[in-house]
Amino acid sequence: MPRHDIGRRQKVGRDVRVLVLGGDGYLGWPTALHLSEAGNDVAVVDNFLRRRYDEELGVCSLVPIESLEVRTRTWHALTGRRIETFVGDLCDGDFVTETTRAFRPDAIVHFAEQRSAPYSMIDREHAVHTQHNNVVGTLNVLYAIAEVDPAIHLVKLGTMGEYGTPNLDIEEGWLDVEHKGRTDRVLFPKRPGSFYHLSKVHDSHNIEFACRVWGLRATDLNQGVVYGQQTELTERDPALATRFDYDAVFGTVLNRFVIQAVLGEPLTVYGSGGQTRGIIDIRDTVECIRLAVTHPAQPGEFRVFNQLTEQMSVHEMAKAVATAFPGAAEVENVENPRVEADSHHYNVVFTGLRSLGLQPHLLSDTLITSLFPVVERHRDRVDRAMLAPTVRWRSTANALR
Ligand code: NAD
Ligand code: USQ
Repeated sequence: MPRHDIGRRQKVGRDVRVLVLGGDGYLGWPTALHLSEAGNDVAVVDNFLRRRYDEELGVCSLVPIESLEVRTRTWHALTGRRIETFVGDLCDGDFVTETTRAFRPDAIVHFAEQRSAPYSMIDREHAVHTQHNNVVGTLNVLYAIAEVDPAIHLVKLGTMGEYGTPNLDIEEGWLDVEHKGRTDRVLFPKRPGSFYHLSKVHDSHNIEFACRVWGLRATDLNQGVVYGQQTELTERDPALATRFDYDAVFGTVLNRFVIQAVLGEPLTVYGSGGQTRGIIDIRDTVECIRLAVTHPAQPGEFRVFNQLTEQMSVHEMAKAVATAFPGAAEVENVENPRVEADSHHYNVVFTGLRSLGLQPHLLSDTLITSLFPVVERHRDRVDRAMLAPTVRWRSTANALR
């Protein structure tokens, strides 16, 4: 079959070969399972960088996680399906090209980046590491695709924070502009809020360039803040669990609020809590990726979807958690360690993934059915000292403790 028939073949949803970069991480692992369960041939690439950040910060996932080897062995024992593994660093260009040549994927799903905004704002070393790891890694992926097979569909995890909080409705990646009587379709202007979010903007520009110049096909998924820990497949065996971060560097806002509620700690709303964000359940994340893989972008197309299911202010998130929690939960406005607008317009277009068939889960359901019980089970593993924010945006040399 000629490689350009790939689009038609992928819509069938069977026997597609998918390489999941960052497949040992919070989202990459459940996505690898979801794609494998859907009948795709899946392989995972990771260098375990995320596990090393745990050692550096002196923290660990609330839910215990197994090694990648045990995870894949367990999956094979339960389902008979194999997930191949490639251990290596995306910053090693030869490794990326050789792995791509060896596995010959139809699609590459790219999660493998340093993904914490506070981590990128610790000091110069951490900012440089973040941008080097993310931008160089993604460039190596683009070169590998161009050299091995330009028909490979790149599905790249971007972030809603690339846009910042403009005083305009946020479109899906592109904006039709009329200026002095002329019109053009331009990339939506970006004004991100950390060196991490900036690394994603740099990636997006590099990917769009590669699509335009080499005819690559890519889907950039500008995802909102993810919450939740379980998917139908990770629940099948404790050895399939994915990580769950709660510390002030890697823990994301809703996951932190749930843990704070269960522990009887105040929910730490930064500033007034008026800052609004897109949010998405982890079960919807994995399905969005499957939908993007199943419906690939066209050759030369840089396609952008805004990957979120609800938009809420941080204050509303805290209220939702406090209301759903069966006990008492206190909400506390603490000084905001970040520099970000907390009173602003926010209206995002997110119709692309729904038009492909996404049926969203809602925060109010997930909290009660899944999140509180998970946290209750593992509450003794929480190190309360790790809850307080330590990284301040205005400082160029933060101490971690
Ligand atoms: P994570 O840190 O849990 O997973 C990332 C994985 O990539 C880790 O296993 C890490 O070891 C691996 N990795 C990082 N750099 C690598 C390199 N150079 N070579 C090989 N492997 C490398 O992060 P996550 O929460 O699963 O996020 C995955 C992606 O989704 C990231 O790109 C992130 O920016 C994006 N995203 C996450 C969220 C969220 O709320 N978690 C929201 C929006 C977007
Ligand atoms: N916040 C609080 N209290 C807390 C923690 C956070 O009020 O205890 C606030 C932050 O100030 C921010 C918002 O909640 O306004 C979101 O913070 P976050 O840490 O949950 O999310 P963020 O730093 O933006 O990063 C996370 C992921 C990142 C992903 C991003 C999606 O770590 O990988 O890219 O969410 S988005 O925010 O849409 O860019």
